[in-house]
Amino acid sequence: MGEAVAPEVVVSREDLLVWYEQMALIRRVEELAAKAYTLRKILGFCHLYIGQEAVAVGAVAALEPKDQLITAYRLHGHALAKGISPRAVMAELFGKETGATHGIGGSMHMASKEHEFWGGYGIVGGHVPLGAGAAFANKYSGDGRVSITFLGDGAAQQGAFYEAICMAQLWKLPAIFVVENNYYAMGTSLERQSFLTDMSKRGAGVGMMHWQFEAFDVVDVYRNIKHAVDHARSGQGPVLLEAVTYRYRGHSMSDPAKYRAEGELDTHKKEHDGLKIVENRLRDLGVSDDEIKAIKDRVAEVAKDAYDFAESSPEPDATKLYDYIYAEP
Ligand SMILES: Cc1ncc(C[n+]2csc(CCOP(=O)(O)OP(=O)(O)O)c2C)c(N)n1
Ligand SMILES: [Mg+2]
Repeated sequence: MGEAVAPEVVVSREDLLVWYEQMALIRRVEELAAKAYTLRKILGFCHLYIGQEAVAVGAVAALEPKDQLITAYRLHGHALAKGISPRAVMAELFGKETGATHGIGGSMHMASKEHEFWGGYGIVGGHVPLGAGAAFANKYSGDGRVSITFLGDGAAQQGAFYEAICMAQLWKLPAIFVVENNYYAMGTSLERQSFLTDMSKRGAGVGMMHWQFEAFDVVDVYRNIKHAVDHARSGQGPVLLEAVTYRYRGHSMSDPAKYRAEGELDTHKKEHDGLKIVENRLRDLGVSDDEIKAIKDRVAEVAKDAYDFAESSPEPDATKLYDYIYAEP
């Protein structure tokens, strides 16, 4: 299996408006999460997705609701894109009972069976076999579902990742693996952690269909992921993609990101900001600046509502500390 080129797609104005709103919402929720973190309303780890919004939104748009999504710890964007409410996401960050995982999981460990959102894991690369496992279940039951697994460029150096793609290809599982190459694994640039800098090429070693694409424009993301999903769902086997993206914030809230080259971040914000790219696309389709502002205002309200909801929600009851650990408590 070699590399592929995804065919062009026509995206409707309606779809683009929905995607823009989702991306803007992710950014706003993340900005408020950053604020809450500095106020110590959110404790522990908190990895923000700002800059990468187009990836989660474009990818989920190419899926069906029944398809499973598995990701690592930079997950707030994926959770929102998969349909978990901003209230449930924010409350989980605040560690409140009303959160997606009852305030027990926190930032890195959200999940929702209802939304086929299967976490949320802190061990780098350790979650990739779960994506292959979900795809195995899909193939075994013949239910037509695909699984999509997101991992970072750093995770693509992990053994678990390699083992998972070996088996997924051997068994022709309906799985899509997306390496979000955001240039860094904590403070280490991709060039300093891997001889190979296009992680999709790892697929060549196991005979898997693979390719790399720029993932700043949500339409490009949709187009490429849709092509991969069609391939996997039709029974032709898994696909490994590298989505080239960029994170604007540090690795986590405690990282000032001093390792970047001077001007690198500004250049990305100027030339590759996913939100600005969609805004330009919308303007080309005749959407007015007033309409775009109305979406931004609406999103700001929804995010603020989520923040207020999280703040006023109760803490989990201490007697429930051991709930949700074993199937039979
Ligand atoms: C097995 C393991 N090794 C090391 C760590 C510490 N660690 C946490 S995040 C991270 C960087 C991973 O970077 P990447 O996969 O590129 O994801 P990103 O943070 O860029 O989304 C490391 C080394 C860990 N959590 N698990
Ligand atoms: Mg990375």
